[in-house]
Amino acid sequence: MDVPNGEDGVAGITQNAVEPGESFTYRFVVKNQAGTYWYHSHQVSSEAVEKGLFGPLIVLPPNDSFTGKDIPIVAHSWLTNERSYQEAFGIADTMKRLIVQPGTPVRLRLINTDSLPITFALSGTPFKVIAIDGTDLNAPTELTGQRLLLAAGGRYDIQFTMPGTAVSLDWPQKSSKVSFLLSQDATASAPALVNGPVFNPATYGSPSKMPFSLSSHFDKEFALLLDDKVGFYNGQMGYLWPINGKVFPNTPMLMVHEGDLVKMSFVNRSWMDHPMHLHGHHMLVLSYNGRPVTGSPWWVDTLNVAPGESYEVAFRADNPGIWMDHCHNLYHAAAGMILHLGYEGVSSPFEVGHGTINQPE
Ligand SMILES: [Cu+2]
Repeated sequence: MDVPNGEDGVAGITQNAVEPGESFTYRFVVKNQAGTYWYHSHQVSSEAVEKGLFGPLIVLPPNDSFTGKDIPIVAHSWLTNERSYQEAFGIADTMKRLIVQPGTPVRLRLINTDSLPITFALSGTPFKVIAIDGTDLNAPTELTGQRLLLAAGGRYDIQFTMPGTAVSLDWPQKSSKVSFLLSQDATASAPALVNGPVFNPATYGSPSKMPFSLSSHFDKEFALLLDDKVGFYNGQMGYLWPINGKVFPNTPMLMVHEGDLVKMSFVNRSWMDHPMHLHGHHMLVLSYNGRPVTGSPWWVDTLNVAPGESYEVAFRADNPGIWMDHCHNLYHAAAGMILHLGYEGVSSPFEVGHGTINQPE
């Protein structure tokens, strides 16, 4: 979520890593940010997050009138001792049942804490996607059978009214045994798995007033080309994930003045998805593959850029600091796919990298 820079928790940028036996308290005021978020370690995050240093962070509106079932679904996987991947929804690594009476409104807050995109399938009921990355969508319409591809680090909130028959949320991939089965009794079997097209937020919902658009005058424009290459990094041979040909710490610092209107474009020329995550700001998606977004205003803090895709986004530079802008595939971040958004006049007393205690990625 958008917190003041000093509460951002990035080792080597906004604080030193919290070492064994130490503590650090984050203090911030939550204003106008009702929605679904999560928090995680930003010290050796690729390893720390896979092994569980994370949790959901749900902000309810001041006068929450929702009376139905409100359920966070924290989707995660990790490498087991048998060298295979284990998936889980929260602490459930097999099918989990929940008894829900027909007519009950149900809100599922899907949170992808993994490093790869997750395709969810909600079977047995039409549903609406009511929020993305903590921001409500305008005039969402009912979907049936569509699958939901959620960026690593991203969140979709979906809502439906419980029907008289069972509803199932699945993470349909080969190794996965997890599912979440809602029914009015403990014996119902799962409905047939839906297999429709993938939901596209760019054309979903209705437009409404936006603070800026493709035709705005931008104070700063940044183009980020996302590539792959093979090379040495931290003394190991492997895939590197350069931005504009460079890997961290040689990636360019994007410099802005407070108040700037900033346009950023992403082009993925590599063979893997890059869920691009900017700290401290929400980005308004303006275009997808060269076509303007025609649906609801679509605000993100994490945008999945698949191979061959391009996006233009914009944001107001209204939160001074030094902010990470990185791929939320944390293994890509650990192999160089990191840069920073810097505000003129802001510096950091902390140090990062080998020879320091701070390894944020
Ligand atoms: Cu990536």
